[in-house]
Amino acid sequence: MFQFKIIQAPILVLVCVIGFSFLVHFSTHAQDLDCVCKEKEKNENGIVLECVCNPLNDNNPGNNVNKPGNNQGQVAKGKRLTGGPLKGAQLLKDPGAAPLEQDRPGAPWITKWYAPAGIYTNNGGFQQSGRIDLIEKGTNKKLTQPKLATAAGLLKTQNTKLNWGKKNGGTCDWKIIEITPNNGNNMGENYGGGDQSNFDTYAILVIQAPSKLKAVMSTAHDDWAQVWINGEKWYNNSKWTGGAVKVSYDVEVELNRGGNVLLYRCGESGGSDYFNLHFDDITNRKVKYYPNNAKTKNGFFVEVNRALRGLAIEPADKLPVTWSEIKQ
Ligand SMILES: [Ca+2]
Ligand SMILES: [Ca+2]
Repeated sequence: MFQFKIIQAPILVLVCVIGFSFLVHFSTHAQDLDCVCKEKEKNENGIVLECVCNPLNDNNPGNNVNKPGNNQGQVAKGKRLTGGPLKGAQLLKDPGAAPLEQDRPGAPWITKWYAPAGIYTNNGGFQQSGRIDLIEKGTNKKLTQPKLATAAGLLKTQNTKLNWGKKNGGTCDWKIIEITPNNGNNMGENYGGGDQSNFDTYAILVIQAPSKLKAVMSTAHDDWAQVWINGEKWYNNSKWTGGAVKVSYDVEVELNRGGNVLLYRCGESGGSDYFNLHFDDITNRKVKYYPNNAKTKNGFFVEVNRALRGLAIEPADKLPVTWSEIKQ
């Protein structure tokens, strides 16, 4: 009775159904798709629905793009940092361009991260600790910051705890954290909360992309932020941006087809302590972010396994979508 045909990206599905004669909107968390369908034509067999489906990102709830009004991942036009990744002397140098100073309260800020279960304490101030690779220190050189920002490095954390030493937070495993973007102390939100001083945090995001693409990454941070993607450093800025959702720079970055690993470090001395990151709307329509539904470390590795092992989602015209899957 049912017929379907997949036409084009993101995912366009024609479904022939008897009994539907109105605009329908349904979400399919089980299949991680969010579809909007409308009647295309009627014929003797029934009604043809045309459905446009996008990946459903639970991780940036402000940007499930089929919902009206959710198009606030704009980035500044023509004012991006380009030419990355950073090399040599650029690695620890602040951007030379003037900061944008753009408040973006409605941007699709990422809220869920995979992160150390503890913070690096007594850092001596971010200006001192920011130059030290605390991942190398905490893993006895099993990992480094750039290595952790790779699929192989991330997989090693399944069996590698961090040990920063008694004076700096001791030993910790890894966990899923969820932050509140507009909380001006969200660096410590999952580590006791409140306004803490003199510590460093790390957070990891896996981005599953359907193809190689240029994306625009925007951050808000207090204080020193450093971001690596796929083993390369793409952002270094030791100056706070001036507000929990206030962006200094939009940065062009490259994502590969399949699973991309992003490592976001932030260092704090005193006062506000926050870290936030969002991507542009176009990227958000194409990619999926992890952690998504996972609440635990093990759950996270279950959901990222496919992306990390290079099994990217198939091109849209080959996606094995069936009507029975969509209905779930
Ligand atoms: Ca603080
Ligand atoms: Ca601060």
